[in-house]
Amino acid sequence: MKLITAIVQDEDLPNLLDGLSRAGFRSTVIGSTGGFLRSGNSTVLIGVEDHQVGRVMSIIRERCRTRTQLMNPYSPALEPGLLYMPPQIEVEVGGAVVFVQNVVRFERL
Ligand code: 2BA
Repeated sequence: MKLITAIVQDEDLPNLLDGLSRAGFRSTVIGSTGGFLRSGNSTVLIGVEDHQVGRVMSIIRERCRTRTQLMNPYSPALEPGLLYMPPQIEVEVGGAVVFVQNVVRFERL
């Protein structure tokens, strides 16, 4: 058995959950925050049999889009007379970041 951990953008979450449940997969959603952009994303946990990993990866690939997001590289110093605002930079945020781990034991008690 495998545990798939997919970090996705909030905008893609409803579409992804729809695809997973239509295909008969169970999932758990945890609200999360990206360490770099410090903005919200969602972490989806999906427990599956080994032979189902490919199907889940296809659903994630189909339903999560790559987007660009603007961020401030750093906060400008708030000194009197300093009007310089650093330009925002564009960061590409992936469709999904996915980890697949072996599950040693699974039980529903
Ligand atoms: P964030 O950490 O907010 O990162 C958002 C995007 O910023 C990343 O997109 C990447 O394009 C860029 N980025 C991140 N760290 C960077 C750095 N040190 N220098 C330059 N650019 C950087 P993705 O790679 O698609 O990641 C999307 C989200 O997935 C991340 O949000 C984070 O929440 C998670 N993630 C990505 N890689 C991870 C990892 N190795 N371990 C745990 N979480 C990860």
